[in-house]
Amino acid sequence: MRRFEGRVAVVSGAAQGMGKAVALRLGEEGATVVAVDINETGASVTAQSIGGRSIGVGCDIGDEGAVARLFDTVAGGFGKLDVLVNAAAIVPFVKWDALTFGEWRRVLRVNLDGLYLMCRAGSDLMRKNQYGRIVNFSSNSIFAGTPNMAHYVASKGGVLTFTRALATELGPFKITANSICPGLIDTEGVQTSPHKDAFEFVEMLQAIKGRGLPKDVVPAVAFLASDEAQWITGQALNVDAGMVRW
Ligand code: 4PL
Repeated sequence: MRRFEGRVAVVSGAAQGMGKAVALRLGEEGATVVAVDINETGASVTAQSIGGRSIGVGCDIGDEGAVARLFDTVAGGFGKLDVLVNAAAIVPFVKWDALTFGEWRRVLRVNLDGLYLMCRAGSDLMRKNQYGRIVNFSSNSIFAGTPNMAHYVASKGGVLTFTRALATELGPFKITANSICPGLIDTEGVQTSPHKDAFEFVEMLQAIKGRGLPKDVVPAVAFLASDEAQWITGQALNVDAGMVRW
């Protein structure tokens, strides 16, 4: 399929994991991708694998000035924005007894403040051509109440409800906004955290057994980001092998 021919997409968290997998798929299907990550080198590697006019940009999405510069680059370089996928997030593992306000703020700053800044600037650019697809990464942990990440769960609950409200605000401009709720996925981030030891437990709860990989999440994101998903907005889609049903 070549669903993104002529489209310009910004994908955050594009240096690794699900963000990278989504960026590569959008690129394979014809999009010009602005691969965004705090890891500038990783973002550039993703962009180079896509080729064409795709670029990598280093950006701390929690920094208002950095996000403003990012979208100046998008507007200046490509003149429009069709697709915005927000996959960038901090995925912490901190048991409740060890959770501090500083750690809470660190995670909320990126996972929620950063999402706000990206959607604020991204939707302002989309509005100009009355078209847009926004896909925000929530998590199925918001339904499960997954342990050792209360601040993350709070932030991802916010992603889902913010995305609903965003859908209402942006509907008049023919921009859709949906969230995706993956389960535990085998990514570089998970492999370098204690979450890597949760696969067996998570698998026990899944309707379909096996270990979730980024490629299992990509098709749902690409669909919601595609032109033909025009009648779907304000929704949340679990992609977790049936671990949670709601
Ligand atoms: C079920 O989003 O949804 C671990 C780590 N387990 O980040 C998550 C589950 C994790 C999750 C998540």
